[in-house]
Amino acid sequence: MYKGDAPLHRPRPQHVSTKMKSFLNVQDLGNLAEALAEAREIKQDRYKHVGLGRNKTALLVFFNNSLRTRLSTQKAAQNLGMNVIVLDVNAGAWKLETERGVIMDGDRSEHLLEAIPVMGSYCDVIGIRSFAGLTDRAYDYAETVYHQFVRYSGRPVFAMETATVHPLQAFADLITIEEHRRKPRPKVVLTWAPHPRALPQAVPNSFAQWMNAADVDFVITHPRGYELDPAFAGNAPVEYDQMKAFEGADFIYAKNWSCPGVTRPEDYGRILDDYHEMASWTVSARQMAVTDNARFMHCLPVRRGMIVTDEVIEAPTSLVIPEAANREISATVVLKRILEGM
Ligand code: AN0
Ligand code: CP
Repeated sequence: MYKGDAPLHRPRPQHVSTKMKSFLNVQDLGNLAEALAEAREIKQDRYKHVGLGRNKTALLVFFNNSLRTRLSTQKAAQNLGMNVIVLDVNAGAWKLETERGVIMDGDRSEHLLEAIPVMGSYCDVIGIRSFAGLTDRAYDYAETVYHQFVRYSGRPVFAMETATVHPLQAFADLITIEEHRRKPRPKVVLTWAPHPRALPQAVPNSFAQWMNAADVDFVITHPRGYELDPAFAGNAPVEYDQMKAFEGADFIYAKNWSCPGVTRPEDYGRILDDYHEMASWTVSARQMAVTDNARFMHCLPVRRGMIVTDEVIEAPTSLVIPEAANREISATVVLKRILEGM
């Protein structure tokens, strides 16, 4: 049993019943071609469904920092005519205990198991940003916090980057690739790049999951030891030679991630080598030269000089800004689907 997976003697709230109750994985969206068509339609007229969210409230709960997710998801909810409440848990709310069975004599004043149903009582839909702790793999990969929200809020819940996934990002990435592809089946490369701090695997996990579901030629490249969980990476080929992986690529998707702990569980969440020694992995003109004039992508925020050079991110082939703009579109489609199911 995982920390916090509480066998609570409390009935689950029964406020609502929805079709799309949860948005975590690519499967939650159903047919991808239909979802992409819907995204195109929303982009033509993002206020088309402004009546759908009337008198409905979206609560966006942030346990971690955000720029894009915070703004684009609020905007998406407003496109649909919803009211929006944003809660920054670490900026003004009571510090929340997440583990069950502890004596709460520390600095945490409230338990998530009371906080969640209370939050659910003020809204119709809940978005959660709660990053991986990167210390307990089983706890993170069970999506413990997310599932507690699903179980105890009685509301549809969608991920705004949870412990293992960032589906709103991956959907926006797919929309961006669809808009910019120059051939029916483009070659898309997910490349690891260096970073001074340990980062979650949520973005590469979701990107891999969504690319595996899309009609693209998908390749992953990273130093040995950073193998992604097969639940997300599936059978996608891994090429350990970054230059080889980049050959003929149409899209380069850069991201750092810490050790997923697949081959060595004891390394979970660690940076395996000093980032100074990994400088050759920084995406620069040298690697981009062997691609097929590839478009550069990154979810942002990005550290220049670590993940990518100024030259590559500023080039006309860089898609980072339209990619971020598409977050509004992916979030509008997802919230629309949730509202339609109510
Ligand atoms: C986060 C991550 O790597 O998961 C959020 C990316 C959208 N990035 C940082 O914490 C810098
Ligand atoms: N890409 C992304 O999710 O950015 P934020 O962390 O700023 O929301």
